[in-house]
Amino acid sequence: MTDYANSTVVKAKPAKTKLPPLFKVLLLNDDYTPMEFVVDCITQFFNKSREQATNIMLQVHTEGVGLCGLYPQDIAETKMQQVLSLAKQAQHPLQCITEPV
Ligand code: TYC
Repeated sequence: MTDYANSTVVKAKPAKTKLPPLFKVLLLNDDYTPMEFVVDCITQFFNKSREQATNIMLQVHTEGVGLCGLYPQDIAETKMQQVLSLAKQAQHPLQCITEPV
């Protein structure tokens, strides 16, 4: 006979579906990087259409900063590095940062 008095009920835990914390990838304005170069960077690394990329670039140009996307930390840092490395290669002073949401 099963001795229920001495048994322990263990609840089945639901599968873990917790999302990783997200980081913003931001572009900063400067007076020298060509607008076209910034638009190219945004389309290339942030999966944006030319129209979306142009709007983000203009936001940075007029407000000083603009959001390119939200990603888990490692992806956000990789995208930032890709922007910085292309800008350095082209000798433009374009700055890109990440910060927690
Ligand atoms: N302000 C730059 C110009 O007039 C254009 C620019 C836009 C630079 C966005 C950087 O992140 C930037 N050529």
